[in-house]
Amino acid sequence: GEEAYLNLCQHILANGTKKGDRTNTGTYSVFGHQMRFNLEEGFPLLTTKRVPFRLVASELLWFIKGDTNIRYLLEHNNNIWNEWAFEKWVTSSNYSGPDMSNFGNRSQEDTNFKKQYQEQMGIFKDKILTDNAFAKKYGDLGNVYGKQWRKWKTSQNETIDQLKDVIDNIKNNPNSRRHIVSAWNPEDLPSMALPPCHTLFQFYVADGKLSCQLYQRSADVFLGVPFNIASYALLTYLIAHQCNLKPGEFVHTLGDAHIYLNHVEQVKTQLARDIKQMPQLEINQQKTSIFDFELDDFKIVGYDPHPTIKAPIAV
Ligand code: THF
Repeated sequence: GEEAYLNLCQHILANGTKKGDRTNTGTYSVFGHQMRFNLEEGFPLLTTKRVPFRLVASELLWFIKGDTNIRYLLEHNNNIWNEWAFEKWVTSSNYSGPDMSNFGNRSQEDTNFKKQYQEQMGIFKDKILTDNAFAKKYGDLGNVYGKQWRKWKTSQNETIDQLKDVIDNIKNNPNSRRHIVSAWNPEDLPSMALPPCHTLFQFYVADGKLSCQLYQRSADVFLGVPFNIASYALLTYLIAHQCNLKPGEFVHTLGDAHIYLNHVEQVKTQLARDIKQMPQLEINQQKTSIFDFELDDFKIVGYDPHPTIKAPIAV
């Protein structure tokens, strides 16, 4: 449960190697770690800080729809993927505003620049929401999760719906050891805004319960991991619901597990807090297919977390 997450934070601060990274932020990092969450006890939304479930759920529904364009996220007031689309826009030849190179780092160091950046981001979001052609060109993140889960292209130009197939197989052949969905498509990596962090997941059925294990190659432990835990827990609940199984365990296996240097104070604040009672997830029982769910079909009850802790995202 949540102790496993706090132990990981503690472990990285105590034993992590100081390591540079693609975003030039710097991290403390460990390699290879596993956490387990028993989904029978409740829904693993962290309580030592508020995790915005609405954003987790709309991102997961976006993956499930097979959508790769941030327009859907923006329509649901979800801004967590904006930076990666914005990057494509401001480095394109059609962009003629002020220089936005290295905006992620510069907006943290320079308040004047931050204002310019926020203004350009506002214009960008507005255009994505209102201009279809612009959204098509600059809102799309390329062959990211939604594409690989639902529309993996084969060399024969066929399409594989991995998510539908894995659900059918869980129903029809629960004992199978091949319940796998892979987002890691080597051929498509160059055409993704960001290679998938959650690379591959596997389901397992035993004693009427559905468990899920995720292999995550790169884990932003403070900002990303609380989302990733909740996201895969929700996915497991939904597929269990559709297959008439109970949710079992979520096993979270991490490759490079890191705390960004500009998240260390926030992590310490979080570690000083006491864990509260785990919330419960309620799913609209009228819906039976994972492909029909909407945001209002989920309800988190009994969630009374400690307050939000703000931190900058590394781009
Ligand atoms: N890049 C990095 N550096 N870390 C990541 O976790 C990450 N993701 C996705 C893609 N690239 C990544 C994006 N996921 C937040 C949470 C998840 C994200 C991106 C951002 C975030 O800022 N969460 C805030 C709330 C934000 C808000 O309210 O708008 C938080 O406090 O939790 C890994 O999947």
